Amino acid sequence: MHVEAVGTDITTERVDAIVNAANPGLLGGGGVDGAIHAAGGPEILAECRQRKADLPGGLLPRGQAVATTGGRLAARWVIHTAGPVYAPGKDRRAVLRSCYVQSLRLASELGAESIAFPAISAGVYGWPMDDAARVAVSAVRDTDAPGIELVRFALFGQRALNAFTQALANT
Ligand code: AR6
Repeated sequence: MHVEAVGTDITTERVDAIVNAANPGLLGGGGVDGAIHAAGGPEILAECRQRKADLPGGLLPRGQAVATTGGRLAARWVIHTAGPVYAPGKDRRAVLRSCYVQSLRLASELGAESIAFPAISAGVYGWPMDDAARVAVSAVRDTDAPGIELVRFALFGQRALNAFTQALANT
C-alpha cells in the first residue's frame, strides 16, 4: 500500500473513494463536508438520509463510517466519518484513529483500490494539525485493508501538507 500526501482540493481527486469529515447528523455542513456535497450534488445527500434512517437515533457515532455514492464526483464512493471535537485535557485520539481505520476497512469491503482522506477533525473541530497528522499516518500504516493500493492524504493549505509530509517521514 502506497501512502502519500498532496496539496489539493479533495473533491477533484480521481480515486475510487474519498472520505468526508462529516458530523454525526450526516446532513452536510461547512469545510470539506460542504465542498463535497456542493461538488457531488444532491444524490449524496439523498443517500446520507437513507444511511441516517438505519442508524440508532439517526446519528453516526464518532469514529464510525458509512458510504454513499460519489454522485457527480470522479470518485465512485464518498465515505462519511464523524471525527471527534478536539478538547484539551481529554484524550480522544482513539476516536480520531478509528475514523481512519473504519473508513479504510469500509473502502476495502466495497472493493476500492484507492482512497483519499482530508485532515479529519483538524478544521472546525480544532485538532492541532501536527498531532492530527501523526494519528492519521499511524492509523493508516497499522490497518490491514485488503485491495487498497493507494492512500492519499488530500490536504488544503501548506501547513497541513507540511504536517502530513513530516508525519509520513517520521512514522
Ligand atoms: N479539500 C481538502 N481539504 C479540505 C477541503 C477540500 N475541499 N475543504 C476543507 N479542507 P473541516 P473537521 C480541510 O472543518 O475539523 C463540518 O461543518 C480543512 O482546511 O472540514 O473534521 C462538518 O459538517 C481542514 O484542514 O472538518 C462537521 O460539522 C480539514 O479539511 C465539522 O465541519 C478538516 O476541516 C467537521 O470538522
